[in-house]
Amino acid sequence: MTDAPLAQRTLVLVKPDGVRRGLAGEVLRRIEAKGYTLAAVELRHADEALLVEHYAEHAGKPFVGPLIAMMSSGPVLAIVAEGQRVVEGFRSLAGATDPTLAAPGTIRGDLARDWGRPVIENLVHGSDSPTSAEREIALWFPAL
Ligand code: RTP
Ligand code: MG
Repeated sequence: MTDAPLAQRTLVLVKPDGVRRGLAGEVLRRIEAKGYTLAAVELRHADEALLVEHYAEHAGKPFVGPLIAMMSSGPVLAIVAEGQRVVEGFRSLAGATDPTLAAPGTIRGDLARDWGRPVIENLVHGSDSPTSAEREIALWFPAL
């Protein structure tokens, strides 16, 4: 049986805490080792307007201010990864949102912990649905 076409894309961000700790390469390695294809990779310092749009679903929640401050505290590595069921697949590689609950073997479970800061620092973002992925890819990589 031949492989189905690369049916899905997702947006992954190595957040500033991950870039700062030198873990961007490790995240790329895990994405590639799983067999996903890289469609775009760019290191950039996100401005507030982009982050407000990116986190529009969380508007009004108490953690949004600190989250945007954390996300603009340094560069992020923005990645578009492709592959079958990559949206769900990358969420599974990333592990639970709270790194103190994330399973060993996952990016957050292996590499992140609770630093006691106002917002959860969990190294990576991954789109939560194919619809979110296409919205987020259009924001971060309008030319793709
Ligand atoms: P992500 O969007 O980063 O892939 O993570 P997620 O879906 O697992 O989490 P989400 O609910 O979308 O929250 C977005 C990010 O906000 C930070 N957060 N901090 N109470 C807190 O301090 C808090 N709650 C959420 C985390 O960085 C989370 O990944
Ligand atoms: Mg999310």
